[in-house]
Amino acid sequence: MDSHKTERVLQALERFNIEIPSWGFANTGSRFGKFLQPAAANTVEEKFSDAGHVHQLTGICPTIALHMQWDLPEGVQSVNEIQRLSRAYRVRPGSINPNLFQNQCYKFGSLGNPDKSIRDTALQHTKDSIEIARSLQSRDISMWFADGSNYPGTANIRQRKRWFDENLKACHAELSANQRLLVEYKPFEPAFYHTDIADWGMALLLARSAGPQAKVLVDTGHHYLAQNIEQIVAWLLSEEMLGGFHFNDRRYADDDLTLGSIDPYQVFRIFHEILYFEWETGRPADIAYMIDQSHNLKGKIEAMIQTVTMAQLIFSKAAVVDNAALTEARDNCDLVRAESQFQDAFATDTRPTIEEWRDSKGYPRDPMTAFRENGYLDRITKERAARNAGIVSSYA
Ligand SMILES: [Mn+2]
Repeated sequence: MDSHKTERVLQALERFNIEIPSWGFANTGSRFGKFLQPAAANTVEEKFSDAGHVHQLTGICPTIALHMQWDLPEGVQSVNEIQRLSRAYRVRPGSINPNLFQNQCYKFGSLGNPDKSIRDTALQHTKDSIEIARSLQSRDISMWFADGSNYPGTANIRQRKRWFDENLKACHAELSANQRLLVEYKPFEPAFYHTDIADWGMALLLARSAGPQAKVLVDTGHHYLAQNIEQIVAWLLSEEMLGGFHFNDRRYADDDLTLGSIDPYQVFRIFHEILYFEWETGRPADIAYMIDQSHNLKGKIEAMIQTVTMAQLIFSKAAVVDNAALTEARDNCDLVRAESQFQDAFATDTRPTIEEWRDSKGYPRDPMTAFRENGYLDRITKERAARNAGIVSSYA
């Protein structure tokens, strides 16, 4: 790399952070069952410990996404404990994720449920989540809904849209000035006929209607296979409506595979759109990068280290693109030269620069090797194995 490219990569490394989810350290599985891991985290404290360890090794994961039902079971009463864990394990609470899909009452939906009392329950839970986020100084409340229907004719789609619209406005009214409401979309699953917020356009309309602090959250796994996600990203940037990402990779549906394991070039193209927006406008895009993955077969912590260092690597490659040269090539319709900017940047090995950057910050040059040698996994395996062995893993 020439010195200009190295400088751009170093600048990118200075600012790149990515949030890891508490649920990425817990035992998870498919709808057919869980494969239990002896070192999986069972308590909120264990999740903070693992997340803090990943941050200690990589330096790029200062926050952990928390899930209301799984991590804050006592609601507001859990806040003190979370603050204690945050201090003890040196990782801050990040986005707060309400749970509007797990309780029995949500069988036919949450904010879109035909029963007003259940819509109100869902709304109250979201208001509680916003209050908790405020106490934890968490900025983002991340909303994903399982709402939808499985059979044609069974749901009033326009009525449900109205309920979502009203309720998201009511949620937005609870936000403090510095908080944001992120609206996530997904085309199918668990509903298999219609999903109430199925794509970025629906999320955009609802977020815009809710108020100025509502933005769209793009989960990379929540698209049909042929969709051009970077174009969606470019449009949301252009509308000032891109709030954040849930990163993961997939081959078929919402597979929650490791970021970059199937299509790293797509991640590169997404990061490019963001960096190009910043280069053109001269201001930073205010976007929360978050991981939303389920590591069923890989070791949880290894998978997380692999994921976040891959995100960092691909972000650094996107920073190699010479945006001035790219723009000139585009303006002259020099297709090959423009495309080569992408291809050459993607092919550039930025790993030596990343290793030097880590070294300069006091992080291990190779976080994965450091993890495999530092004894943390042995220790937590001994501490947690007995409890994990006692968990029932069957689906039925
Ligand atoms: Mn997600």
